[in-house]
Amino acid sequence: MDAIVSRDDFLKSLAEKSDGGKLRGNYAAADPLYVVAQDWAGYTREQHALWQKLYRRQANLAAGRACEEVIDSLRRLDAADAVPQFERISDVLFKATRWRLVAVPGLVPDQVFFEHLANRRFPVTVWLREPYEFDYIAEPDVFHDFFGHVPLLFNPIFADYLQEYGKGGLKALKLDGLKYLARLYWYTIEFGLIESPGGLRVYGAGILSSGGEIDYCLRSGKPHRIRFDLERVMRTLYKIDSYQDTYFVIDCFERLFDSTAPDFTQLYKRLITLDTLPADTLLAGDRLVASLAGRR
Ligand code: HBI
Ligand code: FE
Repeated sequence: MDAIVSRDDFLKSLAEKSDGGKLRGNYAAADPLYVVAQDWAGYTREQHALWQKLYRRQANLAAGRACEEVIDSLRRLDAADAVPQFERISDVLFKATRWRLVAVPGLVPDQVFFEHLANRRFPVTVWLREPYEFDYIAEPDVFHDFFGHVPLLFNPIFADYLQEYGKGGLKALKLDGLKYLARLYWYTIEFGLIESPGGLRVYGAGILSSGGEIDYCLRSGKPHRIRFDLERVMRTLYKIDSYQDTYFVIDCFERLFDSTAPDFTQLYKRLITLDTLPADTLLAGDRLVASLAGRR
């Protein structure tokens, strides 16, 4: 797909991918950067109750599994009782790391997504899943985006990494490096693990907002846990609709920020000469990290 898509083409491809072929969000009201009003008054009592149930279940699972930075931020965000008001959160967040939230109807084109990240704006979906989607949802909803992504925006190093990632994405569009950047996003921002003094912990949003994967990724004997290596990540395919076969582990957030330093043009040139790796690959050079199995 061409790196810069028109709105019509993007919405058509999104509707095709969504089950039932219909768009979950209201894109008609979106501005050129796909930003909409959150319309917080529009959430029903039932939706706030569903939010509370999702939040309580996930906050209980996050204890002892999410990294301390996430736990601390969730405490500060105090968003357990109702769908949060993005404006109010943005005021607190801006004071901490100069990031703001922008309300979007759902997934937005890569170039728009990168444009927001490059300007320290995190797109948060406004719609909330239905009760039947409590345990699994194919597209990001407000719970995934908020509970999964917003807490780490309060961490200065991660906040800078995400902005650099956005700038890298805008460059990747021109260098045909999109698929490599998408893998980096997937294996860090969505499904990343981090070592902490207390042992292996979760920082990836896709795991933080998942009822089952948040324990599986730490304790199951099935997946590989490989020490983060930028080129290795960028070569590795990922799974969209099942638990991951591989998780990449960093030792600190600075590692992520440092990984955005090299000139990606040379890296992409090298990557083109290397085989793409299936998600469950194990290479001789991979440095493995032990699971939390058996540890209390
Ligand atoms: N749009 N709203 C939204 N949220 C995302 O996480 C997102 C997106 N568009 C593209 C995208 N993620 C991925 O393709 C990233 O790899 C860029
Ligand atoms: Fe996400």
